[in-house]
Amino acid sequence: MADAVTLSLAEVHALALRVLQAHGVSVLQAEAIATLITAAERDECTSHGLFRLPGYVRSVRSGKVTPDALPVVRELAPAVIQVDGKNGFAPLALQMGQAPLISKARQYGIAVLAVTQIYHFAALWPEVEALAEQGLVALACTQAMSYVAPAGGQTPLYGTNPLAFGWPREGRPPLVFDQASSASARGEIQLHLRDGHPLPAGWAIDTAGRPTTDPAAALAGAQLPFGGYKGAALALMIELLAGALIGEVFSFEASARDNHDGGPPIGGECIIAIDPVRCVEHANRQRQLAHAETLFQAILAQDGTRLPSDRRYAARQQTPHTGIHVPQQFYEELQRLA
Ligand code: NDP
Ligand code: PYC
Repeated sequence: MADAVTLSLAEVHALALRVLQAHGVSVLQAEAIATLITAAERDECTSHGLFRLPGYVRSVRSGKVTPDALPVVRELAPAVIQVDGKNGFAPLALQMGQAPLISKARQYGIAVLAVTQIYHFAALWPEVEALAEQGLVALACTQAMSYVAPAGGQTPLYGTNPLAFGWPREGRPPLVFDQASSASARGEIQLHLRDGHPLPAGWAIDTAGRPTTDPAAALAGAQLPFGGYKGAALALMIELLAGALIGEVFSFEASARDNHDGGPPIGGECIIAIDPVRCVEHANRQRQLAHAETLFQAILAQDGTRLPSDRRYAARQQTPHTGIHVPQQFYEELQRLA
């Protein structure tokens, strides 16, 4: 890459920690964020890696987020855990909810983790992948701010609301997908703007409701749901699960409350974990997982296919050797923040 600095994964982690701690983020919060950012860079998920670091800093500087928040874990019902993020960033709260969620899902067959009062700026695959690595089937979703027009509308209402899913596999990493309910994540549009590239058609409309491929016009206008009303229905469901269900805001309410410092929005994340062996009469985990493999094989038998997460896992093999390429200008911005 021209005009880029190459960093090892350890250097990415150390840089993220330095930047966050330089701005008063507590060790616990900073460690959780740095680990997530490093995992995103390792898997070449650029829109949710180091790219997010200035946003985390802005929301500490603006006083929006409590940088040393200590989340509180509560049991709301036998199989419902709540982690109150106490106005801090999402990663630490998510980390603290993981063990109780696993334990409850194993005990009851299914369990819900409601993470509230968090500022969320990350991808969701890390949490569903971690749960699937423990043998559980997992679903996670979160709202954002008003970026996406409802089907047929022209004004932003929904967030880019991602839905992630994880399925355990024997002897290999889980099958995971993690996708925005919009045609693209907002972060992708911001990266196109930063790098001076036009958008693919179908991602957004401008403020007059006309289709646009100009990233600046798209950010000012509205993003579009993927697949028209079908993606919009998923965005709607996610507003309800990560908002009304767990006592959190909708994306449009998060927008109204935000100070627009460019950092993450307030909101929640809803995670559902299911123990597959508790879902059949005569539990046989091997048979269930082997059955799933026949589906994966049938997909891969067709030319041009791959499984979701295969790109990430391939990148994960490469980046420890190739390092992470960070555009020079952006690297200098991060150095200044550190
Ligand atoms: P993509 O469209 O890039 O990918 C979505 C999913 O589809 C991934 O799991 C990807 O796997 C898989 N995939 C892509 N191409 C194929 C293919 N040809 N065959 C099979 N599977 C495929 O992601 P988005 O732009 O929708 O979202 C990017 C990230 O942004 C997500 O991690 C999401 O959580 C995050 N996000 C976070 C938000 C928040 O509020 N916190 C809001 C919106 C998005 P693979 O990864 O292997 O390519
Ligand atoms: O990329 O759409 C996005 C996004 C919103 C909040 C965090 N990421």
